[in-house]
Amino acid sequence: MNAMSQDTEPCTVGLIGLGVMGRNLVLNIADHGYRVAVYNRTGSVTAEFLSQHAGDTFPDGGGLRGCDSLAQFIAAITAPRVIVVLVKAGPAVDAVCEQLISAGAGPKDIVVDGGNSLWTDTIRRERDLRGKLAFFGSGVSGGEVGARYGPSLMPGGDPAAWDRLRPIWEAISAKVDGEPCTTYLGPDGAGHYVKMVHNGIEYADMQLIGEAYHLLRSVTDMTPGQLGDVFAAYNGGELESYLVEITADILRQEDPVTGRPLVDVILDRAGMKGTGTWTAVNAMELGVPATAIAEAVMARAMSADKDGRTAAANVLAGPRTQATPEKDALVDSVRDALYCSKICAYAQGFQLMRAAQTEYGWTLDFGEIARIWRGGCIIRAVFLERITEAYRRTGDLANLLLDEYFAGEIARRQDQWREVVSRAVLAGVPCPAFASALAYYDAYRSETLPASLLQAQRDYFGAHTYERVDQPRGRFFHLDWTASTRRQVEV
Ligand code: 2AM
Repeated sequence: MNAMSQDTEPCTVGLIGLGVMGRNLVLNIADHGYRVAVYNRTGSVTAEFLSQHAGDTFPDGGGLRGCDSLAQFIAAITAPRVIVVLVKAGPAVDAVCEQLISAGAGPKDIVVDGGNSLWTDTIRRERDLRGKLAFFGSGVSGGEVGARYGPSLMPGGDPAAWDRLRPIWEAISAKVDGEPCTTYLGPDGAGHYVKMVHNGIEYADMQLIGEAYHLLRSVTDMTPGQLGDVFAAYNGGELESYLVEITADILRQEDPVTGRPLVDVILDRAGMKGTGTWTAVNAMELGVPATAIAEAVMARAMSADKDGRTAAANVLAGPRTQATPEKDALVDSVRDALYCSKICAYAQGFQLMRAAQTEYGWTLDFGEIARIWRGGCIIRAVFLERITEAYRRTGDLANLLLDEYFAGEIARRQDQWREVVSRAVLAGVPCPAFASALAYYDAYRSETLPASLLQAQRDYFGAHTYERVDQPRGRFFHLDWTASTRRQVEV
Protein backbone atom coordinates (compact mmCIF):
# COMPACT_ATOMS: atom_id res chain seq x y z
CA MET A 1 0.00 0.00 0.00
CA ASN A 2 1.18 3.48 -0.87
CA ALA A 3 2.45 5.34 2.15
CA MET A 4 0.21 8.29 1.25
CA SER A 5 -2.99 6.37 0.75
CA GLN A 6 -5.76 6.37 3.27
CA ASP A 7 -7.07 3.20 1.58
CA THR A 8 -6.97 1.58 -1.82
CA GLU A 9 -10.60 1.52 -2.87
CA PRO A 10 -11.11 2.77 -6.41
CA CYS A 11 -11.93 6.43 -6.84
CA THR A 12 -14.57 8.02 -9.03
CA VAL A 13 -12.79 11.35 -9.42
CA GLY A 14 -9.21 12.58 -9.37
CA LEU A 15 -7.81 16.00 -8.62
CA ILE A 16 -4.36 17.34 -9.44
CA GLY A 17 -2.95 20.44 -7.77
CA LEU A 18 -3.36 20.85 -4.02
CA GLY A 19 -3.06 24.62 -3.82
CA VAL A 20 -5.67 26.50 -1.80
CA MET A 21 -8.42 26.06 -4.42
CA GLY A 22 -7.54 22.43 -5.12
CA ARG A 23 -7.49 21.40 -1.46
CA ASN A 24 -10.85 22.96 -0.77
CA LEU A 25 -12.43 21.58 -3.91
CA VAL A 26 -11.24 18.05 -3.03
CA LEU A 27 -12.92 18.27 0.37
CA ASN A 28 -16.08 19.65 -1.21
CA ILE A 29 -16.17 16.79 -3.76
CA ALA A 30 -15.53 14.19 -1.02
CA ASP A 31 -18.30 15.77 1.07
CA HIS A 32 -20.71 14.83 -1.71
CA GLY A 33 -19.97 11.13 -1.51
CA TYR A 34 -17.17 10.86 -4.06
CA ARG A 35 -13.92 9.05 -3.49
CA VAL A 36 -11.25 11.43 -4.74
CA ALA A 37 -7.72 10.48 -5.77
CA VAL A 38 -5.35 13.40 -5.20
CA TYR A 39 -1.96 14.19 -6.64
CA ASN A 40 0.34 17.16 -6.34
CA ARG A 41 3.66 17.73 -8.12
CA THR A 42 5.38 18.32 -4.79
CA GLY A 43 4.59 15.11 -2.91
CA SER A 44 5.08 16.59 0.55
CA VAL A 45 2.04 18.82 -0.08
CA THR A 46 -0.10 15.74 -0.71
CA ALA A 47 1.24 14.03 2.39
CA GLU A 48 0.59 17.09 4.54
CA PHE A 49 -2.92 17.50 3.15
CA LEU A 50 -3.77 13.85 3.85
CA SER A 51 -2.38 13.98 7.36
CA GLN A 52 -4.43 17.11 8.08
CA HIS A 53 -7.57 15.31 6.98
CA ALA A 54 -6.73 11.82 8.21
CA GLY A 55 -9.52 11.97 10.79
CA ASP A 56 -12.18 13.48 8.53
CA THR A 57 -15.26 11.50 7.78
CA PHE A 58 -17.17 12.09 4.60
CA PRO A 59 -20.80 11.13 3.99
CA ASP A 60 -22.09 8.53 1.56
CA GLY A 61 -18.76 6.77 1.12
CA GLY A 62 -16.79 9.87 0.19
CA GLY A 63 -13.07 9.79 0.84
CA LEU A 64 -9.57 10.76 -0.14
CA ARG A 65 -6.77 8.72 -1.58
CA GLY A 66 -3.30 10.18 -1.94
CA CYS A 67 -1.09 9.24 -4.86
CA ASP A 68 2.60 9.95 -5.18
CA SER A 69 2.87 9.35 -8.89
CA LEU A 70 0.62 10.08 -11.82
CA ALA A 71 0.72 6.41 -12.82
CA GLN A 72 -0.64 5.52 -9.41
CA PHE A 73 -3.18 8.32 -9.69
CA ILE A 74 -4.43 7.02 -13.05
CA ALA A 75 -4.62 3.48 -11.68
CA ALA A 76 -6.59 4.68 -8.65
CA ILE A 77 -9.47 6.16 -10.68
CA THR A 78 -12.13 4.04 -12.32
CA ALA A 79 -12.20 4.54 -16.11
CA PRO A 80 -13.54 6.46 -17.91
CA ARG A 81 -12.04 8.99 -15.53
CA VAL A 82 -13.00 12.45 -14.40
CA ILE A 83 -9.84 14.36 -13.50
CA VAL A 84 -9.97 17.92 -12.19
CA VAL A 85 -6.81 19.95 -12.69
CA LEU A 86 -6.21 23.00 -10.50
CA VAL A 87 -2.67 24.08 -11.25
CA LYS A 88 -1.28 27.48 -12.12
CA ALA A 89 -2.82 28.76 -15.37
CA GLY A 90 -0.47 28.67 -18.36
CA PRO A 91 2.20 26.13 -19.32
CA ALA A 92 1.57 24.05 -16.15
CA VAL A 93 -1.81 22.98 -17.59
CA ASP A 94 -0.14 21.79 -20.83
CA ALA A 95 2.55 20.01 -18.84
CA VAL A 96 0.03 18.19 -16.65
CA CYS A 97 -2.02 17.09 -19.69
CA GLU A 98 1.10 15.67 -21.38
CA GLN A 99 2.10 13.91 -18.16
CA LEU A 100 -1.39 12.45 -17.80
CA ILE A 101 -1.22 11.04 -21.32
CA SER A 102 2.19 9.53 -20.60
CA ALA A 103 0.82 8.06 -17.38
CA GLY A 104 -1.95 6.23 -19.25
CA ALA A 105 -4.93 8.62 -19.41
CA GLY A 106 -6.97 8.11 -22.56
CA PRO A 107 -9.41 9.83 -24.93
CA LYS A 108 -12.45 8.98 -22.79
CA ASP A 109 -10.92 10.53 -19.68
CA ILE A 110 -12.32 13.97 -18.97
CA VAL A 111 -9.68 16.43 -17.83
CA VAL A 112 -11.36 19.49 -16.36
CA ASP A 113 -9.15 22.56 -16.15
CA GLY A 114 -10.60 24.53 -13.24
CA GLY A 115 -7.93 27.25 -13.25
CA ASN A 116 -8.18 30.79 -14.56
CA SER A 117 -7.01 29.80 -18.02
CA LEU A 118 -7.19 32.14 -20.96
CA TRP A 119 -10.15 30.94 -23.02
CA THR A 120 -8.12 30.82 -26.23
CA ASP A 121 -5.75 28.38 -24.49
CA THR A 122 -8.79 26.26 -23.62
CA ILE A 123 -9.93 26.29 -27.25
CA ARG A 124 -6.43 25.29 -28.37
CA ARG A 125 -6.11 22.56 -25.73
CA GLU A 126 -9.47 21.02 -26.50
CA ARG A 127 -8.60 20.93 -30.19
CA ASP A 128 -5.03 19.68 -29.81
CA LEU A 129 -5.83 17.05 -27.20
CA ARG A 130 -8.83 15.60 -29.04
CA GLY A 131 -8.29 11.84 -29.44
CA LYS A 132 -5.88 11.86 -26.51
CA LEU A 133 -7.92 13.34 -23.64
CA ALA A 134 -11.41 14.83 -23.34
CA PHE A 135 -10.17 18.25 -22.31
CA PHE A 136 -12.83 20.47 -20.74
CA GLY A 137 -12.62 23.99 -19.28
CA SER A 138 -14.50 25.28 -16.27
CA GLY A 139 -14.30 28.55 -14.44
CA VAL A 140 -14.35 28.14 -10.66
CA SER A 141 -15.20 31.22 -8.63
CA GLY A 142 -15.63 31.80 -4.96
CA GLY A 143 -12.19 31.86 -3.45
CA GLU A 144 -11.26 29.27 -0.88
CA VAL A 145 -14.55 29.31 1.02
CA GLY A 146 -16.49 28.99 -2.24
CA ALA A 147 -14.34 26.09 -3.36
CA ARG A 148 -14.88 24.37 -0.01
CA TYR A 149 -18.61 24.89 0.50
CA GLY A 150 -20.00 25.77 -2.93
CA PRO A 151 -18.44 27.75 -5.76
CA SER A 152 -20.02 29.15 -8.88
CA LEU A 153 -18.90 26.86 -11.68
CA MET A 154 -18.73 27.96 -15.31
CA PRO A 155 -18.24 24.91 -17.51
CA GLY A 156 -17.62 24.92 -21.26
CA GLY A 157 -16.61 22.18 -23.68
CA ASP A 158 -17.85 18.98 -25.26
CA PRO A 159 -21.52 18.44 -24.25
CA ALA A 160 -20.90 14.68 -23.84
CA ALA A 161 -18.16 15.42 -21.32
CA TRP A 162 -20.52 17.81 -19.54
CA ASP A 163 -23.11 15.04 -19.19
CA ARG A 164 -20.60 13.06 -17.15
CA LEU A 165 -19.25 16.00 -15.18
CA ARG A 166 -22.64 17.48 -14.48
CA PRO A 167 -23.68 15.41 -11.42
CA ILE A 168 -20.41 16.27 -9.68
CA TRP A 169 -20.51 19.94 -10.64
CA GLU A 170 -24.14 20.31 -9.63
CA ALA A 171 -23.49 18.56 -6.32
CA ILE A 172 -20.52 20.70 -5.29
CA SER A 173 -21.67 24.10 -6.56
CA ALA A 174 -23.34 26.78 -4.47
CA LYS A 175 -27.15 26.62 -4.36
CA VAL A 176 -29.51 29.57 -4.55
CA ASP A 177 -33.17 28.80 -4.00
CA GLY A 178 -32.21 25.14 -4.36
CA GLU A 179 -30.76 25.69 -7.84
CA PRO A 180 -27.10 24.82 -8.46
CA CYS A 181 -24.88 27.74 -9.46
CA THR A 182 -23.60 25.99 -12.51
CA THR A 183 -24.88 25.52 -16.03
CA TYR A 184 -23.40 24.39 -19.31
CA LEU A 185 -22.29 27.57 -21.05
CA GLY A 186 -21.19 26.37 -24.46
CA PRO A 187 -18.44 24.61 -26.36
CA ASP A 188 -14.67 24.96 -26.11
CA GLY A 189 -13.59 28.12 -24.30
CA ALA A 190 -17.06 29.46 -23.38
CA GLY A 191 -16.73 28.55 -19.70
CA HIS A 192 -13.35 30.16 -19.22
CA TYR A 193 -14.48 33.16 -21.26
CA VAL A 194 -17.49 33.73 -19.01
CA LYS A 195 -15.23 33.31 -15.96
CA MET A 196 -12.87 35.91 -17.40
CA VAL A 197 -15.73 38.41 -17.86
CA HIS A 198 -16.92 37.59 -14.33
CA ASN A 199 -13.48 38.62 -13.10
CA GLY A 200 -13.51 41.77 -15.24
CA ILE A 201 -16.85 42.73 -13.70
CA GLU A 202 -15.40 41.90 -10.29
CA TYR A 203 -12.56 44.36 -10.97
CA ALA A 204 -15.12 47.07 -11.82
CA ASP A 205 -17.28 46.24 -8.80
CA MET A 206 -14.31 46.48 -6.45
CA GLN A 207 -13.04 49.70 -8.03
CA LEU A 208 -16.49 51.31 -7.75
CA ILE A 209 -16.72 50.38 -4.08
CA GLY A 210 -13.21 51.77 -3.60
CA GLU A 211 -14.19 55.06 -5.24
CA ALA A 212 -17.31 55.37 -3.08
CA TYR A 213 -15.17 54.83 0.02
CA HIS A 214 -12.46 57.21 -1.17
CA LEU A 215 -14.84 60.08 -1.88
CA LEU A 216 -16.70 59.72 1.42
CA ARG A 217 -13.42 59.43 3.28
CA SER A 218 -11.94 62.46 1.50
CA VAL A 219 -14.76 64.98 1.71
CA THR A 220 -16.31 64.09 5.07
CA ASP A 221 -14.83 63.55 8.50
CA MET A 222 -16.11 59.99 8.76
CA THR A 223 -13.70 57.40 10.13
CA PRO A 224 -13.19 54.02 8.46
CA GLY A 225 -15.28 52.45 11.21
CA GLN A 226 -18.15 54.85 10.54
CA LEU A 227 -17.78 54.17 6.83
CA GLY A 228 -18.01 50.49 7.66
CA ASP A 229 -21.44 51.27 9.11
CA VAL A 230 -22.33 53.15 5.92
CA PHE A 231 -21.44 50.14 3.79
CA ALA A 232 -23.31 47.84 6.15
CA ALA A 233 -26.36 50.06 5.60
CA TYR A 234 -25.78 49.97 1.84
CA ASN A 235 -25.75 46.20 2.14
CA GLY A 236 -29.29 46.31 3.48
CA GLY A 237 -30.63 47.64 0.18
CA GLU A 238 -30.30 47.06 -3.54
CA LEU A 239 -26.49 46.97 -3.25
CA GLU A 240 -26.64 43.84 -1.09
CA SER A 241 -23.69 41.76 -2.18
CA TYR A 242 -20.73 39.82 -0.92
CA LEU A 243 -18.29 42.58 -1.88
CA VAL A 244 -20.22 45.34 -0.09
CA GLU A 245 -20.64 43.07 2.93
CA ILE A 246 -16.92 42.33 3.23
CA THR A 247 -16.16 46.01 2.66
CA ALA A 248 -18.20 46.88 5.76
CA ASP A 249 -16.31 44.24 7.73
CA ILE A 250 -12.91 45.37 6.43
CA LEU A 251 -13.54 49.05 7.22
CA ARG A 252 -14.43 48.19 10.81
CA GLN A 253 -11.28 46.12 11.26
CA GLU A 254 -8.47 47.43 13.43
CA ASP A 255 -4.86 46.61 12.76
CA PRO A 256 -3.92 44.07 15.44
CA VAL A 257 -0.38 45.54 15.51
CA THR A 258 -1.04 49.28 15.86
CA GLY A 259 -4.75 49.51 16.67
CA ARG A 260 -5.25 51.87 13.74
CA PRO A 261 -7.90 51.15 11.10
CA LEU A 262 -6.48 48.26 9.10
CA VAL A 263 -7.35 49.98 5.82
CA ASP A 264 -4.96 52.80 6.81
CA VAL A 265 -1.99 50.54 7.33
CA ILE A 266 -2.36 48.39 4.22
CA LEU A 267 -0.13 49.71 1.43
CA ASP A 268 -2.28 51.17 -1.36
CA ARG A 269 -0.73 49.21 -4.19
CA ALA A 270 -3.12 46.82 -5.91
CA GLY A 271 -2.02 43.48 -7.26
CA MET A 272 -3.55 41.65 -10.19
CA LYS A 273 -3.20 38.30 -11.86
CA GLY A 274 -4.36 39.07 -15.39
CA THR A 275 -8.03 38.22 -15.88
CA GLY A 276 -9.14 41.87 -15.64
CA THR A 277 -6.52 42.86 -18.18
CA TRP A 278 -7.60 40.04 -20.49
CA THR A 279 -11.20 41.26 -20.27
CA ALA A 280 -10.21 44.84 -21.10
CA VAL A 281 -7.94 43.75 -23.95
CA ASN A 282 -10.66 41.50 -25.37
CA ALA A 283 -13.17 44.36 -25.13
CA MET A 284 -10.80 46.52 -27.15
CA GLU A 285 -10.26 43.75 -29.68
CA LEU A 286 -13.99 43.22 -30.11
CA GLY A 287 -14.68 46.97 -30.11
CA VAL A 288 -16.97 46.82 -27.07
CA PRO A 289 -16.88 49.93 -24.83
CA ALA A 290 -16.35 48.11 -21.51
CA THR A 291 -15.03 51.34 -20.03
CA ALA A 292 -15.65 50.72 -16.34
CA ILE A 293 -13.82 47.40 -16.54
CA ALA A 294 -10.90 49.00 -18.40
CA GLU A 295 -10.78 51.88 -15.92
CA ALA A 296 -10.66 49.40 -13.05
CA VAL A 297 -7.61 47.73 -14.59
CA MET A 298 -5.96 51.11 -15.21
CA ALA A 299 -6.75 52.22 -11.66
CA ARG A 300 -4.88 49.19 -10.31
CA ALA A 301 -1.96 50.09 -12.57
CA MET A 302 -2.01 53.68 -11.25
CA SER A 303 -2.13 52.43 -7.68
CA ALA A 304 0.90 50.24 -8.31
CA ASP A 305 3.03 53.34 -8.97
CA LYS A 306 3.11 54.27 -5.31
CA ASP A 307 6.55 55.88 -5.50
CA GLY A 308 5.59 57.96 -8.52
CA ARG A 309 2.41 59.13 -6.82
CA THR A 310 4.22 59.96 -3.62
CA ALA A 311 6.67 62.16 -5.54
CA ALA A 312 3.93 63.78 -7.64
CA ALA A 313 1.84 64.52 -4.56
CA ASN A 314 4.42 67.14 -3.58
CA VAL A 315 4.56 68.71 -7.02
CA LEU A 316 1.13 68.72 -8.63
CA ALA A 317 -1.51 71.12 -7.43
CA GLY A 318 -5.02 70.01 -6.55
CA PRO A 319 -8.14 72.13 -6.15
CA ARG A 320 -8.61 74.51 -3.26
CA THR A 321 -10.44 72.84 -0.40
CA GLN A 322 -14.14 72.45 -1.01
CA ALA A 323 -16.88 73.09 1.50
CA THR A 324 -17.79 69.99 3.47
CA PRO A 325 -21.04 68.61 2.07
CA GLU A 326 -24.05 67.57 4.07
CA LYS A 327 -22.95 64.12 5.18
CA ASP A 328 -26.18 62.14 5.21
CA ALA A 329 -27.26 63.45 1.82
CA LEU A 330 -23.85 62.59 0.36
CA VAL A 331 -23.99 59.07 1.80
CA ASP A 332 -27.31 58.57 0.02
CA SER A 333 -26.06 60.10 -3.23
CA VAL A 334 -22.95 57.95 -3.22
CA ARG A 335 -25.15 54.87 -2.79
CA ASP A 336 -27.13 55.93 -5.85
CA ALA A 337 -23.98 56.70 -7.84
CA LEU A 338 -22.57 53.32 -6.89
CA TYR A 339 -25.72 51.55 -8.01
CA CYS A 340 -25.95 53.40 -11.33
CA SER A 341 -22.25 52.83 -12.06
CA LYS A 342 -22.60 49.18 -11.14
CA ILE A 343 -25.50 48.76 -13.54
CA CYS A 344 -23.33 50.23 -16.32
CA ALA A 345 -20.36 48.00 -15.47
CA TYR A 346 -22.56 44.91 -15.64
CA ALA A 347 -24.22 46.15 -18.82
CA GLN A 348 -20.75 46.44 -20.32
CA GLY A 349 -19.73 42.95 -19.20
CA PHE A 350 -22.87 41.47 -20.73
CA GLN A 351 -22.35 43.51 -23.92
CA LEU A 352 -18.90 42.01 -24.15
CA MET A 353 -20.25 38.47 -23.82
CA ARG A 354 -22.87 39.30 -26.44
CA ALA A 355 -20.16 40.36 -28.89
CA ALA A 356 -18.06 37.33 -27.96
CA GLN A 357 -20.78 34.82 -28.72
CA THR A 358 -21.03 36.19 -32.25
CA GLU A 359 -17.26 36.34 -32.64
CA TYR A 360 -16.56 32.86 -31.30
CA GLY A 361 -19.74 31.10 -32.42
CA TRP A 362 -21.34 30.42 -29.05
CA THR A 363 -24.92 30.76 -27.89
CA LEU A 364 -24.77 32.16 -24.39
CA ASP A 365 -27.79 32.34 -22.11
CA PHE A 366 -27.30 35.64 -20.27
CA GLY A 367 -30.15 35.07 -17.83
CA GLU A 368 -28.53 31.77 -16.85
CA ILE A 369 -25.10 33.37 -16.52
CA ALA A 370 -26.50 35.97 -14.12
CA ARG A 371 -28.30 33.16 -12.26
CA ILE A 372 -25.18 31.05 -11.68
CA TRP A 373 -23.35 34.17 -10.41
CA ARG A 374 -25.96 34.66 -7.71
CA GLY A 375 -24.23 32.27 -5.34
CA GLY A 376 -20.73 31.05 -4.65
CA CYS A 377 -18.77 33.61 -6.60
CA ILE A 378 -17.13 36.87 -5.58
CA ILE A 379 -19.65 39.11 -7.39
CA ARG A 380 -22.64 37.30 -5.88
CA ALA A 381 -25.41 39.76 -5.26
CA VAL A 382 -29.15 40.13 -5.08
CA PHE A 383 -28.77 42.48 -8.04
CA LEU A 384 -27.96 39.55 -10.36
CA GLU A 385 -31.53 38.38 -9.94
CA ARG A 386 -32.64 41.63 -11.59
CA ILE A 387 -30.37 40.80 -14.53
CA THR A 388 -31.82 37.30 -14.86
CA GLU A 389 -35.31 38.81 -14.78
CA ALA A 390 -34.34 41.34 -17.46
CA TYR A 391 -33.13 38.61 -19.82
CA ARG A 392 -36.17 36.47 -19.06
CA ARG A 393 -38.35 39.46 -20.01
CA THR A 394 -36.44 40.08 -23.24
CA GLY A 395 -34.15 37.26 -24.37
CA ASP A 396 -32.36 39.30 -27.03
CA LEU A 397 -32.05 42.47 -24.96
CA ALA A 398 -29.57 44.70 -26.83
CA ASN A 399 -28.22 46.26 -23.64
CA LEU A 400 -29.13 45.82 -19.99
CA LEU A 401 -29.61 49.58 -19.72
CA LEU A 402 -32.62 49.27 -22.00
CA ASP A 403 -34.44 46.93 -19.62
CA GLU A 404 -37.33 48.73 -17.95
CA TYR A 405 -36.10 48.03 -14.43
CA PHE A 406 -32.55 49.26 -15.02
CA ALA A 407 -33.62 52.23 -17.15
CA GLY A 408 -36.00 53.23 -14.37
CA GLU A 409 -33.44 52.79 -11.60
CA ILE A 410 -30.94 55.02 -13.38
CA ALA A 411 -33.58 57.61 -14.29
CA ARG A 412 -34.50 57.88 -10.61
CA ARG A 413 -30.94 58.18 -9.38
CA GLN A 414 -29.06 59.94 -12.13
CA ASP A 415 -29.15 63.42 -10.56
CA GLN A 416 -27.39 62.06 -7.49
CA TRP A 417 -24.93 60.15 -9.70
CA ARG A 418 -24.05 63.31 -11.59
CA GLU A 419 -23.74 65.27 -8.36
CA VAL A 420 -21.37 62.69 -6.89
CA VAL A 421 -19.14 62.65 -9.97
CA SER A 422 -19.14 66.49 -10.04
CA ARG A 423 -18.28 66.68 -6.38
CA ALA A 424 -15.42 64.20 -6.79
CA VAL A 425 -14.06 66.15 -9.76
CA LEU A 426 -14.30 69.46 -7.89
CA ALA A 427 -12.66 67.99 -4.81
CA GLY A 428 -9.89 66.41 -6.88
CA VAL A 429 -10.74 62.89 -5.72
CA PRO A 430 -10.22 60.44 -8.56
CA CYS A 431 -13.32 58.48 -9.53
CA PRO A 432 -12.40 56.99 -12.91
CA ALA A 433 -14.92 54.15 -12.87
CA PHE A 434 -17.84 56.30 -11.61
CA ALA A 435 -17.06 58.93 -14.23
CA SER A 436 -16.48 56.56 -17.11
CA ALA A 437 -19.66 54.65 -16.28
CA LEU A 438 -21.55 57.94 -16.38
CA ALA A 439 -19.90 58.90 -19.65
CA TYR A 440 -20.87 55.48 -21.02
CA TYR A 441 -24.46 56.08 -20.01
CA ASP A 442 -24.50 59.54 -21.55
CA ALA A 443 -22.82 58.38 -24.74
CA TYR A 444 -25.15 55.41 -25.13
CA ARG A 445 -28.22 57.63 -24.80
CA SER A 446 -26.79 60.18 -27.28
CA GLU A 447 -28.22 59.80 -30.73
CA THR A 448 -25.55 62.17 -31.96
CA LEU A 449 -21.87 61.94 -31.05
CA PRO A 450 -18.94 64.01 -32.34
CA ALA A 451 -17.71 61.08 -34.41
CA SER A 452 -18.94 63.03 -37.44
CA LEU A 453 -16.18 65.54 -36.80
CA LEU A 454 -13.74 62.74 -36.20
CA GLN A 455 -14.63 61.09 -39.50
CA ALA A 456 -14.09 64.42 -41.24
CA GLN A 457 -10.66 64.70 -39.62
CA ARG A 458 -9.81 61.18 -40.75
CA ASP A 459 -10.95 62.00 -44.24
CA TYR A 460 -8.99 65.27 -44.14
CA PHE A 461 -5.60 63.84 -43.29
CA GLY A 462 -5.91 60.29 -44.53
CA ALA A 463 -8.73 60.12 -47.10
CA HIS A 464 -10.41 57.56 -44.85
CA THR A 465 -13.87 58.50 -46.25
CA TYR A 466 -17.17 59.02 -44.46
CA GLU A 467 -20.78 57.91 -44.68
CA ARG A 468 -23.57 60.53 -44.87
CA VAL A 469 -26.70 60.87 -42.79
CA ASP A 470 -28.74 61.41 -45.97
CA GLN A 471 -27.41 58.34 -47.80
CA PRO A 472 -27.76 54.62 -47.08
CA ARG A 473 -25.11 53.06 -44.82
CA GLY A 474 -22.28 51.48 -46.71
CA ARG A 475 -21.86 54.28 -49.23
CA PHE A 476 -18.58 56.07 -48.65
CA PHE A 477 -17.58 59.57 -49.68
CA HIS A 478 -14.40 61.58 -49.75
CA LEU A 479 -13.99 65.34 -49.92
CA ASP A 480 -11.02 66.59 -51.89
CA TRP A 481 -9.74 68.75 -49.06
CA THR A 482 -6.61 69.94 -50.89
CA ALA A 483 -8.32 71.15 -54.07
CA SER A 484 -9.07 74.84 -54.46
CA THR A 485 -12.68 73.86 -55.02
CA ARG A 486 -13.52 71.16 -52.55
CA ARG A 487 -15.68 68.56 -54.22
CA GLN A 488 -17.11 65.34 -52.82
CA VAL A 489 -16.65 62.06 -54.62
CA GLU A 490 -18.21 58.72 -53.85
CA VAL A 491 -15.59 56.01 -53.46
P1 2AM B 1 3.35 22.48 -6.34
O1 2AM B 1 2.81 22.32 -4.95
O2 2AM B 1 4.22 21.32 -6.74
O3 2AM B 1 4.04 23.79 -6.58
C1 2AM B 1 -1.00 25.99 -7.38
O4 2AM B 1 0.22 26.67 -7.59
C2 2AM B 1 -0.82 24.52 -7.69
O5 2AM B 1 -0.31 24.36 -9.03
C3 2AM B 1 0.14 23.81 -6.77
O6 2AM B 1 -0.49 22.62 -6.40
C4 2AM B 1 1.36 23.56 -7.65
O7 2AM B 1 2.09 22.42 -7.34
C5 2AM B 1 0.69 23.37 -8.98
N1 2AM B 1 1.62 23.55 -10.11
C6 2AM B 1 2.19 24.69 -10.51
N2 2AM B 1 2.97 24.47 -11.59
C7 2AM B 1 2.88 23.15 -11.88
C8 2AM B 1 3.43 22.32 -12.89
N3 2AM B 1 4.24 22.81 -13.85
N4 2AM B 1 3.11 21.01 -12.87
C9 2AM B 1 2.29 20.52 -11.92
N5 2AM B 1 1.72 21.26 -10.95
C10 2AM B 1 2.02 22.55 -10.92
